Amino acid sequence: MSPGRLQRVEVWSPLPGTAQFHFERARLEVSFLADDTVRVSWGPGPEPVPYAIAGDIAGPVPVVQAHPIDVLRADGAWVLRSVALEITVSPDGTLRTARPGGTLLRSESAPARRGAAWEQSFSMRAGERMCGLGEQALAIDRRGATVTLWNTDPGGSWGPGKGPLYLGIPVVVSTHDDGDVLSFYENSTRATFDFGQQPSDAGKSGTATVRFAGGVLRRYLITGDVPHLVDRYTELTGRPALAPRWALGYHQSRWGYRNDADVRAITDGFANLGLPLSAVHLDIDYMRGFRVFTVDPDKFPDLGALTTEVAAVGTRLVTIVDAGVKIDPDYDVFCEGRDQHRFCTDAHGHLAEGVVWPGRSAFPDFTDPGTRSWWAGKYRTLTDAGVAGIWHDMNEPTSIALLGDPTLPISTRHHFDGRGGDHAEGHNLYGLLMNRAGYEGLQRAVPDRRPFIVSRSGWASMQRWAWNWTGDVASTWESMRQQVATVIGLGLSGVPYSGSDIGGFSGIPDDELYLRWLQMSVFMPYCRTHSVRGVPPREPWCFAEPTRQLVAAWIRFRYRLLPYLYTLAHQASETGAPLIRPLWWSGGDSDTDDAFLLGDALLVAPVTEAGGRRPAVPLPSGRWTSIWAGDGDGVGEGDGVGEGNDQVSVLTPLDRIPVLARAGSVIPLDDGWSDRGGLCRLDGDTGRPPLGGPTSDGLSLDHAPRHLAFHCWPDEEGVAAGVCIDDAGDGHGPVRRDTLRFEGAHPGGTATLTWERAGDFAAPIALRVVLHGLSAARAVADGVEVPVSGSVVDVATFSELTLEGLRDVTGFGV
Ligand code: MIG
Repeated sequence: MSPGRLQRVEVWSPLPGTAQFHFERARLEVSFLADDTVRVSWGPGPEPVPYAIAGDIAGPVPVVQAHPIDVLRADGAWVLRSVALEITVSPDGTLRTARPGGTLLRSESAPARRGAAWEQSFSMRAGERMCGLGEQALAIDRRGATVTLWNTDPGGSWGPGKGPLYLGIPVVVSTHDDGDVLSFYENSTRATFDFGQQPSDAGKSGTATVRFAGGVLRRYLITGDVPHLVDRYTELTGRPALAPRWALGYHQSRWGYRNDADVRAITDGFANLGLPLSAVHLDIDYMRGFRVFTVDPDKFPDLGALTTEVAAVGTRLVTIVDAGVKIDPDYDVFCEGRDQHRFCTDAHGHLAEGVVWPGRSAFPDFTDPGTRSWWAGKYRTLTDAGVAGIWHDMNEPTSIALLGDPTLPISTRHHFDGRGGDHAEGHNLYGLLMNRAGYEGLQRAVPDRRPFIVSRSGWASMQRWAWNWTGDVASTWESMRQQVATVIGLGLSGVPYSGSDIGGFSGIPDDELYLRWLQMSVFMPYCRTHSVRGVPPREPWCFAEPTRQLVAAWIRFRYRLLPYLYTLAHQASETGAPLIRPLWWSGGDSDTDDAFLLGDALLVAPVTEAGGRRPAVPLPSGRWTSIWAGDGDGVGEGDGVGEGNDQVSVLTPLDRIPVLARAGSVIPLDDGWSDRGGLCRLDGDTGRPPLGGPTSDGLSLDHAPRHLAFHCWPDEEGVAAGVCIDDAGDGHGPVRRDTLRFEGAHPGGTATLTWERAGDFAAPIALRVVLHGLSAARAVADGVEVPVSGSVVDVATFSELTLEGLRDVTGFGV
């Protein structure tokens, strides 16, 4: 049914920047929340409970900034105009969103309503990328695909093309030379986005269709460049939580660690190899009969003693918590939940039942604030035993079913903070609100620590409470390659922290596939090896040489990256910027699903085929240099604009993948983890990587940098700049922000590196400055001469470091 004809218009009501359009059979509300952000809602239908909107919002519109606009009438249409956006509402209900001056960003048809469902088509510009929508097994650009948003366990093993997966998010990020646009549909009912016929049609303009099963048809539209879109979107839906630093370390997991002896064997094994390990994960077997918030006393007689023991080597325990609660009259969590009406019910008010690992199970109704609070109180069972992080699984929610949809029936009732609703609306919110309860539980239980939760499911705004991992990925090269686009898609949808089971979940990767997967994951936000029950173990010592030593070297390299990763994490919590970005993040045409940026400064090109093959990298603008020793300098120039991007081919021997630094960057690394002789270069004589490196003093519990190093890659102007953000690694104490600027880096010249510090967290006393492409003859820190050895300067905290007698050097890596 169409909206019919426009009958009446109210402007400025009920809020400034708002206009309401009354059609015969529909109502349209257009609200400017800021110059560049406009909310458009088509009713009738039940308004969403604003679970995805940040802050305590009273009233219907979260006002980022109540915004005055101009309202004009032109040719029978209404025009609402801010300095950045112009919305034209036609009497037939079509909408046109343009830049002032008329450049079209999006046109939308009048929506059709069928029963409670909505359908609307909208324009796609020629060459426009359509990205986002959360976790998808698709290319970064979703054009040509049909995407369903209905959080689903795809059943044990997924690869390219599979869907829906565990975590859909109704956010579309579109890029186009005429202007980028983000659309967030605040509607949790089942959705379908149909992006036209063929990926090959992307060069032409086209039409997309979106359908929602119910609710009001509401979307927020934001304009600006892509970093700004994600910034505004996470202002609206909440900034990513800053996790404790250890969460950015390496995690070892496996479905099947049986008892405390298994855990000790893991931490001992890492210690024997001199390898750091941030976390061991306990899958469902640690529980008593899969009952959540219990610990099997036969397998883990003293979990508290175990967490203390592994803390001595810098390792934490992360335990799984599933959504389903075993129906068992002798189990306190179930009895409490039943007696206090904490579980979802069917349409008649009886307990809604599903089947999960413990058998018949009840499902907490996380849309009920009382249930969230009750559930939050349960995490103490684990945190009191020293458990440091939580892994949320099966929270799509999944109820194991042989046939049909593996979740609760649609008629299942939810509380919806008092308003009431069914599973058609509650389903996609289930994981999100479980994460919220978990986050609040960890905050309450251990207020001086930052919560860490990694969750399989969620929805828009989950970044406030949880990280994600991509679930049960098949152990194949195609599935590994897919992870790049999948993790990028999540980042563009506001979820900056994700990663995949290294080696794939549900199979047996050969050594080469495992190693390549690890090399890629070392540069991804979440770096964890995990696998299904019954496959051969994947601890580093389980591999034959040279894989074993290469695996060890790459795990160490993760710790080398920590200062940079942690800086990016701080920045993500300020701006929402994902750690992993598409090559076109800052503009330009360089486009591939085979490589990604880590922050602004590194470009990573994982090897995703056997035999070390990989396509050439289309470089974004600027000059890029391999970070590995021996690769030579100036690997390639990218122009990033127009046609004819430089393609650069880089060597891919088994010991490394192409990683390029952007000329003009200063990157903080922890050289306390560097391997003697450079990163895992195979020794020419033995064909093995060199052993050793300063690992003997182990990993500290706070993961503080052991030897902070500022690595400088000057550009052709002789300039490099960067940031380093540091703090105690957990808690809510002071932070230090370093601004580094390197100037005058020309052969024969004198360069200066200035280091400005802001904030109260102390800077390390001893650190290192490393020049790439240059060596120095003499170094002076704040007037005092300090030792310099080629390109490396070891120095105490300084404000200005002067480097004299600069000379070109090539082939010097990190
Ligand atoms: O039905 O807890 O994705 O990581 O090992 C399988 C057992 C349940 C699915 C998760 C996987 C985990 C497994 N879980």
